[in-house]
Amino acid sequence: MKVIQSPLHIGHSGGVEFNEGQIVPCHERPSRAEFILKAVEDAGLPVLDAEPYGLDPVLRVHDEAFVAFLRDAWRLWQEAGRTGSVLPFTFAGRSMRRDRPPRDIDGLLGYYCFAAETPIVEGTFDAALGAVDCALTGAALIAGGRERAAYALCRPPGHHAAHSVYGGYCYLNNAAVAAQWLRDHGMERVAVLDVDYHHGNGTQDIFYERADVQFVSLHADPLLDFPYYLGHADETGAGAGEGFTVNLPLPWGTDWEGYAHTLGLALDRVRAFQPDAVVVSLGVDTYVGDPISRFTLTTDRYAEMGAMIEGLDLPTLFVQEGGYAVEAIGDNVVATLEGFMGRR
Ligand code: Q9C
Ligand code: ZN
Repeated sequence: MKVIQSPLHIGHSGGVEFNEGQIVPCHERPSRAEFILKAVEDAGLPVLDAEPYGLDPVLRVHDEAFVAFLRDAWRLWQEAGRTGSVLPFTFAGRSMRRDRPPRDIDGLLGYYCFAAETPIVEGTFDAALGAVDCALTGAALIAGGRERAAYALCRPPGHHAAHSVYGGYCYLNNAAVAAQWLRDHGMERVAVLDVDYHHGNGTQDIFYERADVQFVSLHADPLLDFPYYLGHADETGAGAGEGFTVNLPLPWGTDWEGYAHTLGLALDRVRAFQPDAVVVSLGVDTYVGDPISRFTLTTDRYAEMGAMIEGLDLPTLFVQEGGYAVEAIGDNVVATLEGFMGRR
């Protein structure tokens, strides 16, 4: 299986996040991608650089003014005389208008961002575009039928980024851009299977009213965990998309037995949709040692997960999402890919 990476991720570094009342170094840090790269190379998987696709595929799923804001935020922050990471401190709450972006940088940040653990630094926008390019380069490999599967080493991750909102360490939704690109390049139905610990609220938002892109997610119950305000079982899609969103929330402490049972249900739903391809939002923050999560999967279990996903017998694009136990992240990713390839 080919691995696609982008060196641009390095520019997204040195940021701080606001977590549990403290400003702390980001959990989502460059060493994540470096550990994954080392592990896939050690496993003998071929690594290629992403091809540049530009903004057009991004604008198929994201709002143009939102993308322009991400592009300009660092410059606006400098012009306001600020130092350090670009972070919001005020948000458009439920009682306020959501249809009128303000002009001021702080107002704009709260308008387009939903969580204060997602800093923008000088290289963030280019890194986010580089991550999209990884996903698109992988999509092109499976769309042409040249490869059965590919792994996009995306950093920053993407599944919390919605049509016009960023947060949760995510800016542009790599998996959603790739799924839409597959739709635009000959695939009639595309499934997104999200196995990150957190609900993929951004991907759900983007495809909620669509019958041609199915979204199936298993994740920590949003009553207990981030992103808190989306991902309940009764969210099943709307309009033409009714029935094409599937949410399977799980309790804290979920072990492999409980996880595998629910993954089986998720895979049944994907099969019933009869897609032409599946995009897997692969977060390995379900790992027992993850510093911000509360499931208990061990490295060997990722190989079983990969084998179960292979059982779909579909063109498959793996897109990296979360995973914050940096010293184990590479092993967990490689275990998943090797399980898929039948090497373990
Ligand atoms: N105290 C992804 O995995 N904050 N994003 C958690 C824990 C946000 C995770 C706070 C977690 C975002 C792609
Ligand atoms: Zn996550």
